[in-house]
Amino acid sequence: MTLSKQIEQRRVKLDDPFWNKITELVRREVIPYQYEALHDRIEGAEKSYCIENFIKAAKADGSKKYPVDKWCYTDENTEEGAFHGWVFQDSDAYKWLEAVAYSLINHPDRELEAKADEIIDLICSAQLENGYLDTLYIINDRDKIFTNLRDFHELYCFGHLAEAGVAYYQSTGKRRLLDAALRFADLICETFGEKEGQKRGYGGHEIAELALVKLYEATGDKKYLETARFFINERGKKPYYYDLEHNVKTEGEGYFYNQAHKPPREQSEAVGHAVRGVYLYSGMADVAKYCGDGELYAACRKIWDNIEKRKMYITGGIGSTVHGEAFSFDWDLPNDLAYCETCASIGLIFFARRMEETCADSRFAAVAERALYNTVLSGMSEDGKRFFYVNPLEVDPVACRVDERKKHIKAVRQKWFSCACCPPNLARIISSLGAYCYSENEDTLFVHQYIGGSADADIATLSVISDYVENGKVKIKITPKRKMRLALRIPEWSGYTGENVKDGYEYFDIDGEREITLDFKPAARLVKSSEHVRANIGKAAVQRGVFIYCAEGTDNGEGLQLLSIDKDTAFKTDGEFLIADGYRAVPSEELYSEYTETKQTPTKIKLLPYYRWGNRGENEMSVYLNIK
Ligand code: FUB
Ligand code: ZN
Repeated sequence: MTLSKQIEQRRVKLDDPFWNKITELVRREVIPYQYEALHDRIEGAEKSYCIENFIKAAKADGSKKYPVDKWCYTDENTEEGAFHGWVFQDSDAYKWLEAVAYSLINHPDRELEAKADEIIDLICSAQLENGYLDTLYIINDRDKIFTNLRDFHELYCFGHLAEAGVAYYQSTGKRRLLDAALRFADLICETFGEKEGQKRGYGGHEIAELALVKLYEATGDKKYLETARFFINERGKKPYYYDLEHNVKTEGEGYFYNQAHKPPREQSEAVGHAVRGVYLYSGMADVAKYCGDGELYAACRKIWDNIEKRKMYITGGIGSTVHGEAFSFDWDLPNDLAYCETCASIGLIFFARRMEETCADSRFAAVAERALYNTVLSGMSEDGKRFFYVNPLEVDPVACRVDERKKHIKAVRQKWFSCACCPPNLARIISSLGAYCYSENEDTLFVHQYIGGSADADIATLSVISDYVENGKVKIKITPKRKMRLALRIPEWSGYTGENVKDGYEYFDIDGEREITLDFKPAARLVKSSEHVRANIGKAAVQRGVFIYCAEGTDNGEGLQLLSIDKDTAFKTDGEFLIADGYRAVPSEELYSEYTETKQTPTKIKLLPYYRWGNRGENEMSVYLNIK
């Protein structure tokens, strides 16, 4: 396994014609909007209760108790003084702070920083003496702390706190949030482990694993890495911890949902809740890397293969069933029932980043690119004020309203969600894109994502002028600090053939300042999926460069299932749209009739990048179209 390490975001500056407007949108609109949402000040939006819970926790002294028996606490099912919202509501504030931290690196903003500091003060004032910090239990019942790891997200909230603490410290130099996270981490390291008197549990929603590794990276203290490793090693062991915790006896089957049906190092398939899965796999890849654990790494590779080759949509979406927001069985990728949570694709990018650091194979960055430019970007409206949680590949607004099976699918982005994991996750990944572009080792600098800007790595400085997204063109100027190699990812969609290529990277020996120009020529093309995928037989999708395209009712009329693309079409461009030659079937009004060939009339089919769909009001959408 080739090891390289990520070049931290503060050593990367982005300046990219495609991304500038999106990162600015996140900075100017999304982050301030989410601040208001956390304070429940968005009219007509579902309530968050996030800040309200921290205020209550800061005032609570533990004398009054409320039940801790639900995933979601509403005005109807709980008392006024009790915790409100979902059990993981604290994490929204942490994700927001993490996004702010990244944003401040390149855009100092005293007003925003003051707001963040105020929230940090509030968070710290809610923390208990012993370092414990989760408002659900602080407000409702301190005697129940760490008694339901399977369901109630304390270790998940800790994970987000730790990630925010590290990011805020690295960005601003302020330690307060990091110290709060470290105090909680110390309590966790004391509470969980193999020693006499310690609990042998692990979080039902993973993330603590990767977060503890971040604390290890930030402090060098090995106990955090050891506890991350403990959580991974303990998971799925028999007798099942969750059986003991809930006094039940299962065969572990239900624990697929939490990837706790068997030890992660014995797993080879992506199963269960998709976000939990990719967060766990990211933590596994981290621990494998730092502990030189080849067996754990081999499990990561198998799981990665399973996702990439069997369980991922062409849009980089994962999790094809609403039941458990979960991975389904191999090849099961229905377009209209898809779940494809925005967070899951974000987590897939986290996993990809770790895998590309352990193995110089372009497939990891290629999947990250697919997820980023399609499902992740689709998660947010063009004005940054509305969001998709679920990102299906085919939508009929009528079905979303009347069909129970499709109730999870929204035909237009929403202002906010009571379960609001996705919007702040989007804000944090888009504000930290710089961290996904490069990695380096002693002699090689890797370029994984072509986003314009500059980087100051240990072995070279680099500037990238990028017109990659629109036209596939990139100009790289490199100034080495010593003799080194530059490894440039070749996108799998390009016809580019480099000279010294290995596993999808072209290698250049660099001995002095040099300029390299790349031209990846993003041509529109039809892409089919394996015939094993039942939903896509006789259909194809359209891809041009990083983008998967879709047809919308607004441009093509109702009944997108009637359209067929001509397999020999020459695509034309019209601004951001692609125009293809195709046909429209003339539907019979009889439900059943003697077989005759369906009449088709020639038509032009207008397609736009998938991530932009649903920005012009409610309408039908389809990524896959019949092919003729
Ligand atoms: O459980 C916390 C978050 O809520 C998950 O990551 C999302 O999938 C949603 O269920
Ligand atoms: Zn989410």
